[in-house]
Amino acid sequence: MFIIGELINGMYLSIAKAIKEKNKEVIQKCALDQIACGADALDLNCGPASKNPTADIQWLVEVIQEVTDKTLVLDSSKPQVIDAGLRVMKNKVMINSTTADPQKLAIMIPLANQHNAKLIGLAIDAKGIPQNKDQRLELAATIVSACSESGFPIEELYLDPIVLPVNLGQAQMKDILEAIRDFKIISEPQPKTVIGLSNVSQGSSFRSLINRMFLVMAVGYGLDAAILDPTDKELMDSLITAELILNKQIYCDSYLDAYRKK
Ligand code: THG
Repeated sequence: MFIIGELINGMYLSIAKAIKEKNKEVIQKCALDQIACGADALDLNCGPASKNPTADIQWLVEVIQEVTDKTLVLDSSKPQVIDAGLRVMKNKVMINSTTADPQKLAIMIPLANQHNAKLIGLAIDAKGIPQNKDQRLELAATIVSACSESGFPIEELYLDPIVLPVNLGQAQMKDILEAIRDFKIISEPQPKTVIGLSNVSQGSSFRSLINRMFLVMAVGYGLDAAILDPTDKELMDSLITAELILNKQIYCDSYLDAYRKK
């Protein structure tokens, strides 16, 4: 599993404050803590309160690059914010995200090509959030076709079925899981899949339990990558164990320690 740490997000008040005050120690510590817990990459999102997201994303990229060479994931719906982040990027990079809208695809795919970036494609368009599995597959197929036509490598495309909070979208959870499995049949070579895990428990009680269960189920459906809180130790242990059971890791009595350390 490619693990993307979710914690550098202005949705968290402490991060919003650190961005506003340009407190780089807070951001660098948050980056290193997530990496120590097993993050392969870090999601960077200035959050809704940012007044100048193009400058803020550049500051985030620059201060984090001082302490790590892990992949940085530029998380914004605004192309100009993604572009700003790319201009100061030295690390490997993932663009989060494009939608299936033709105008968005026409901007984001060339950007990803120019910067050798991985690209997240959301199963969403101007009509909004899909209502079932078939709509998710149709949107995903639109993204895959656009990438193929522009010569973007499909193995570098991560399709996101859009995870809804279970307290609002309960009837769609199974469709979301099946979309993770069925996105793979869209093309050969196969696209990869990613989810924003914590969406599933927003507004619910027992958040970490819900996150953990949904992640384990998604792993069973073949998920490749997840944006999650890597400092949630029980979540990470559950993930390692799910991969063990699917024979993706070799069993030994100390498997938790063994796979946590790398
Ligand atoms: N897909 C993709 N990118 C994404 C998402 C997605 N990026 C953003 C988001 N969804 C994933 N990241 C988070 C980060 C935090 C939370 C949820 C998803 C979260 N935050 C607390 C909350 O809202 O309750 C913040 C409050 C707090 O604790 O301070 O839950 O789906 N491609």
